[in-house]
Amino acid sequence: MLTGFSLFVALGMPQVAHALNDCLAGQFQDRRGQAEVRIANDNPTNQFTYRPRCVTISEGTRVRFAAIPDFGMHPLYGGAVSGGQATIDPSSPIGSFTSGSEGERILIDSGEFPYFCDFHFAVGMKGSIVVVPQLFADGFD
Ligand SMILES: [Cu+2]
Repeated sequence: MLTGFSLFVALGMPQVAHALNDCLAGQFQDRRGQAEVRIANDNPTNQFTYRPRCVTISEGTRVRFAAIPDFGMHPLYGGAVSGGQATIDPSSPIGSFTSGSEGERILIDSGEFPYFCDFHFAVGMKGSIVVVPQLFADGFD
């Protein structure tokens, strides 16, 4: 099985030179052109991972964040995890979700917006959203 790094090299896609929250360029699920995308820890075999963990969306997409059972158990913040430390980004359009089980943000501007669960980022509960202006795929899938 390819590791994330060798997959990255094999595809030759240094589109995103960095790897915010362990999201390498080849790992982003392409959801461009969709009006709404849902991100939830709804994997029945691992509640400490988001699906999709790394995702590319178009500007203006409504991102629906859902936590199971709720954000009280999995408080979600916009920000990056680096060197084992999570840092909240106060300028992130993701903001925070700390109660209830669902919330949404419309991501207007292009950029990369990482996010994490404040309780479980150390075991991989983190991800990143890349927002791009174009609507359709550019030949890379
Ligand atoms: Cu969590």
